[in-house]
Amino acid sequence: MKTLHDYLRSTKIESSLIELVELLAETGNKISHLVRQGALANILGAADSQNIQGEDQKKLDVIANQMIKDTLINFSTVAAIASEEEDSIVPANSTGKFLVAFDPLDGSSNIDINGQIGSIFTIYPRLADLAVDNEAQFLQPGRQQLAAGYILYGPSTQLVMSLGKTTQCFTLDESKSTFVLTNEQMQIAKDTQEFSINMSNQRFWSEKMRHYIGELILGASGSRGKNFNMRWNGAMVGDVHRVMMRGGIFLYPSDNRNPKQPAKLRLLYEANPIAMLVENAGGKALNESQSILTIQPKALHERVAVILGSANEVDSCMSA
Ligand code: P6P
Repeated sequence: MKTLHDYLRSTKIESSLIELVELLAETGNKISHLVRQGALANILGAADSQNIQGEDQKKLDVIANQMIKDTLINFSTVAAIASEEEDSIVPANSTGKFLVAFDPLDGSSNIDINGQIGSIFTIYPRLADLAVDNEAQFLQPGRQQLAAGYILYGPSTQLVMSLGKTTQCFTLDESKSTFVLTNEQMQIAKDTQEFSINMSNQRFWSEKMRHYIGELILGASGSRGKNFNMRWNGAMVGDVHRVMMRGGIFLYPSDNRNPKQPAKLRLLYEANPIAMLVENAGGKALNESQSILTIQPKALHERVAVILGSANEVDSCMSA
């Protein structure tokens, strides 16, 4: 079995990017170790603080953020970082060539119930004409990503990443503390009978979305002519991984619960990296109208609607 180290060196990726990806994987390995200790490591429960999103932070949100931030800040090729848990960007090294954005702990509400959680990361090229403390550096469309990935802390710890054209999966061999290649080219099934959405928001969706989901629920007795199953993990990384492994459509559509915040998921460090992984595995990822990767970001913590997964089912949703 090929290790992450060997796989990366078998690609034509430049060595400085390889080193950064390995550093992120290594940090994910350390977070995985903490996650597996749970209550024994005093990492459960609330941190008695809120982030810029207005969300109550969990202890592990703060710990994971600090671990990744401390690792990256001191890495010479990193110019600046952005995080769901940081109000603004954190300048690092003025000679750095990469920008790194991350959601250190996605799915925090699952931490205390021993549910699936994960870390999401994305790497962009630093824009030479902008200072390292200029937030505008991070306002690049997702197509500019050099690499993206998530580390899923599930029954096994897995790293799913893309360095450009395809998406790979690595599984952590805890006996050797090494990620091992377990799927060299992930492929999302083009069709599915499984959807993933938080149904409790149904009354807040657009009429179009209520109609589309309604037809899935009608199943064989409705216009789709086949039955559908539903899953909702509460952590995007867990739902997306299921889609990567067996197909499906994951939706967090816009809704009118809060007119000031019509969407929930964050573009920079959730939607864009996941969209790169999904598209490079033959799936689709849209924001209800265009490919997420083509969106021109306007703000660091900008939110976006997300419809992603099996290509033919995403098409069915868009034409509903
Ligand atoms: P809800 C986690 O907080 C997250 O950002 C995604 O990982 C997840 O898909 C979504 O929010 C869950 O949102 O409204 O179901 O709690």
